[in-house]
Amino acid sequence: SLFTVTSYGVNSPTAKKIGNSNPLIDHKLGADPYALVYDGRVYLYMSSDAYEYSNGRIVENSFSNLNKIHVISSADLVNWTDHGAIPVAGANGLNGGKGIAKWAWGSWAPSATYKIIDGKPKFFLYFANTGAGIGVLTADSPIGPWKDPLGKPLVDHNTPGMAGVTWLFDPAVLVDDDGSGYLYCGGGIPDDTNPASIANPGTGRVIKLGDDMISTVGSAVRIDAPYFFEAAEIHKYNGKYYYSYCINFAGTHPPEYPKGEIAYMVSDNPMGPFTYKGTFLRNPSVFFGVGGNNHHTTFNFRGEWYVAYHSQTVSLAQTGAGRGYRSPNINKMEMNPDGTIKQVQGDYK
Ligand code: FUB
Repeated sequence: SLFTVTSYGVNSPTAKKIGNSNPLIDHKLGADPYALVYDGRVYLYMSSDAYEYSNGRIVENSFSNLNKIHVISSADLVNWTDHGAIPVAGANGLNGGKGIAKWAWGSWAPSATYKIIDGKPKFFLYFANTGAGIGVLTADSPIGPWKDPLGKPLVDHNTPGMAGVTWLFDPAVLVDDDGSGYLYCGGGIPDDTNPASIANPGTGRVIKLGDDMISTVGSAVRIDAPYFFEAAEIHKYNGKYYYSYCINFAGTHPPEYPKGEIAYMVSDNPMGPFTYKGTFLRNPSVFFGVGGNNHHTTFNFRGEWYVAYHSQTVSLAQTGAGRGYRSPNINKMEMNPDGTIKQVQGDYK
């Protein structure tokens, strides 16, 4: 269905402008957006936030119902088409017994890409089985139908280099110019007894993907990322690899690592090591009133760079409090001549 957003536009005087028409949708929720650009459209894949109730009242988002993936797309970043929800997780009869990945009990924070294989585009949708591993669905189109080619996680604690990693979640995928695939994910110290790795994982992981994009090659490599919390993300710009992530909220931080902001590091190699450059996305939703987390994706559409992220604007307007329920936003992202990223001030009422 095609619809337009009118009710909760935080920039209502300037709404309906490309890259500045937030929130993108208000007829449903959607978190952890990940953008795939294909055939003149931007597809956003999102965690399936939906209000949870207790005694008829909306309660805090427990993330325990994130077992679908919401998909919307647009050719202009203003008018969005809703492609519905992919019923991903299928353990214990989830999704009415129609869950595609029968082994998975969650489908958090998706990422998607495509690759031409045997002359045809093949689509890959990676998702986090909560914090316990990463699965992949495949399809012949960006909107499915999807299948689970492995019948098990692509990455779990048995994957070389992933033993003991605290958070196996938040996948990000890169297909490099030579066709090589890389999968990034959230991390932590390989020591589940270390409480610091829960609130302050401090490291991410990257592992090379096989040519089929549904297998891994070799061992995962640790990415040392100062004050890393979650939301690993990767893009390539001018031949360099930009790895970005959300800074954690724990303890005291030096000023160059502001809590909850999106930081980035740069490398000449997709597997690092990366050099810390600073932060580029301040998400006001996290700081003013409602709290919550910060999760983003970067993408290039028709020659311009954008960052998609989530805020709690819609849930705040609909319920009087954010309560951890998130909706997607997109803002323009601009590069300085020296390759650094200009600060983006995220939208929030
Ligand atoms: O949506 C569930 C989790 O919340 C994601 O995996 C994290 O990045 C945070 O956004």
